[in-house]
Amino acid sequence: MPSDLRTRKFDRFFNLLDTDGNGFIEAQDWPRAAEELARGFGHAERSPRAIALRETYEQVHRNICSSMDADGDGRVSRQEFHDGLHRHVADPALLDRTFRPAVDAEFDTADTDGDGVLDGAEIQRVWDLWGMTAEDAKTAMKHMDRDGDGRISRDEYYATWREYLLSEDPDAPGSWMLGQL
Ligand SMILES: [Ca+2]
Ligand SMILES: [Ca+2]
Ligand SMILES: [Ca+2]
Ligand SMILES: [Ca+2]
Repeated sequence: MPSDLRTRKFDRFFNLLDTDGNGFIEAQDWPRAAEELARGFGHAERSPRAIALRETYEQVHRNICSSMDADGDGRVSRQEFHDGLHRHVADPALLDRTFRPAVDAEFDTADTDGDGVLDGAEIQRVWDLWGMTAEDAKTAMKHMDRDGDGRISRDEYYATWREYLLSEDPDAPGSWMLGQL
């Protein structure tokens, strides 16, 4: 039986990916998400970073469809997403294959000064674009910064994101990623 915590986490994740809120993750949800994220970080529409993000999202949509689109209609319903994610958390290597490219591309997009880490201001912009408060961003930052150097490395970012999906512990750092559950 899936836990309530996990169900809430998966729902929140689905809502982020279903950018037009029509109940399906479809090809058209991704360019919008890529464009918003790129614009939010000041990358021009045709800049190499914006193009790389969009292409990565398209690839990740194909990954998600090939692993979750059970009825083969080219889109992933909320139920398919939940069923698919349960298979992914049971097989973290599959989770990494499906989603890591997107998380890395988001990290690169958010790292506007290109120093290879996300500082507090860069993290706050990500959370702001996700529609969360500065307070949520500060809490998440505190939990994500495992080595306490005040910045989020690529591995800290990915580890937190992964833990968000994998952990059943509401107090685990990753569980804070999308705000208090
Ligand atoms: Ca949609
Ligand atoms: Ca489907
Ligand atoms: Ca940076
Ligand atoms: Ca750190």
